Amino acid sequence: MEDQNPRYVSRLTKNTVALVLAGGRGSRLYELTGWRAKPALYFGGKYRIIDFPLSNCVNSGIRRIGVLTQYKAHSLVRHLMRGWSHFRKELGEFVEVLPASQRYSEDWYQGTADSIYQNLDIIRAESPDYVLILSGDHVYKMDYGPMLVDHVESGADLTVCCLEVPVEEAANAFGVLQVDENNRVLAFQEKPAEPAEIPGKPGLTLASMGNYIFNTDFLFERLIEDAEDIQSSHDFGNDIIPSLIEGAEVHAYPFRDIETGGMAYWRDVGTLDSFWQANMELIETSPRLNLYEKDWPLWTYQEQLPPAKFVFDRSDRRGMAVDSMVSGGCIVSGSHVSKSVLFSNVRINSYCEIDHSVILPEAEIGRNCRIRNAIIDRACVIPKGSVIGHDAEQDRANGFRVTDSGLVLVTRGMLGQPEGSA
Ligand code: ADQ
Ligand code: ADP
Repeated sequence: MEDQNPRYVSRLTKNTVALVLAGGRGSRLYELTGWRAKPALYFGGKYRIIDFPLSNCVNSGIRRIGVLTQYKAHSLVRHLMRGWSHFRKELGEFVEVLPASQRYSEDWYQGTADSIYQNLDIIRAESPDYVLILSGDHVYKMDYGPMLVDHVESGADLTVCCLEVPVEEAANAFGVLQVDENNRVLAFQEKPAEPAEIPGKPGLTLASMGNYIFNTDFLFERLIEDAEDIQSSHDFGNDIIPSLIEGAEVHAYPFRDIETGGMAYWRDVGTLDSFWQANMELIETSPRLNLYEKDWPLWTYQEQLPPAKFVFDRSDRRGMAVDSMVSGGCIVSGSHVSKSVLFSNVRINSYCEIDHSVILPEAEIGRNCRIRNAIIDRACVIPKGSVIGHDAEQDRANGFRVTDSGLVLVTRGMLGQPEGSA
């Protein structure tokens, strides 16, 4: 880094526009993303997934941000308007929603590259030197500044952010890179069935996180070329990146934990099990994702809510939550909650046993319920006496979704309750 110029990094971040891809469905989350895009999915008691990349941008000093929306965008747009609309254009800051709106063609966004292409004029008007393209689907804390520095200092046209993951996790799931000793990308395969191992690190492969930095002019040329290619599916992973390995400077940036230099925390939460698991990890005494650190604030929209309240029933010693995270507006009355994450405004009525469960906002659990290993969607009203997560056959018979590992998903649709927004 150029020591002589103390503003080096902030100049780079200031000359960058971030575009967050937030149009994907996340189909392996089934009914949980039936009516909301994956980036709008709730996470960690009071956040939505999109809050992570957006907070990372702001904390990194990248404050010109577009969010590209398409699939089931209502709750995402509502969240962005309520929580992320306080930026001042006069200060060179904005978070703007860029919905698919048939600007350059009569189609919706075809693929991730097309979603950027259809907004070329909007990006051009900002004249950034660099464009940071981010997936809106992942939970992690990352300073994009060092990646920008690496991008500029390596002289790359494109830098792909990546991390080391077990081969079996990457197979058919992630783009996989092979690099030389200077992190120059030698090969890229989108979701290969048999990912190449990292030399000297058996069992591990270098996976793309779906985050890219492009020099703006280079990006524009490639997108215009791609738009004219009728063979292309107009996707970064399938088309753009593989086409650049020969003939362009493509560099890999390994995302590492700042403190330990080891593997960084990054979660795809693409399946019901991984969504539940990542929420459960937050309850651990020292979770890898620390939501309580003050130097990397995570911004979200939050209603003004009263404090969580616990009503203790002295006769049977219930009315508590242990090893749990409980958000504002919750009331736990005469029930026992353990190892669970309760989002805002959850009500737990008397004589319930709730264990290892993720309960999304506004849900109400009737009296005498026994619930474990469950995800309860927003605003579900669980009838009194329900037993969930104790007998997979019974759960299936009740119309709930049970995963191979025995986790149960309950949504309003499954309960025959109205699915509109509450
Ligand atoms: P996937 O995650 O499978 O692979 P994709 O479904 O294209 O790729 O989603 C990437 C991002 O774009 C997501 O944030 C999604 O919400 C969004 N998105 C999808 N379609 C969109 C559209 N039409 N308009 C706007 N946004 C859209 C990608 C890469 C892999 C990499 C993984 C990491 O292709 O190489 O390993 O991300 O998760
Ligand atoms: P979130 O909790 O993510 O804000 P909601 O639970 O309100 O989302 O539902 C997501 C969006 O989907 C809302 O805009 C809601 O109105 C809409 N929605 C839910 N169910 C249906 C349905 N059956 N038909 C049409 N729209 C629906």
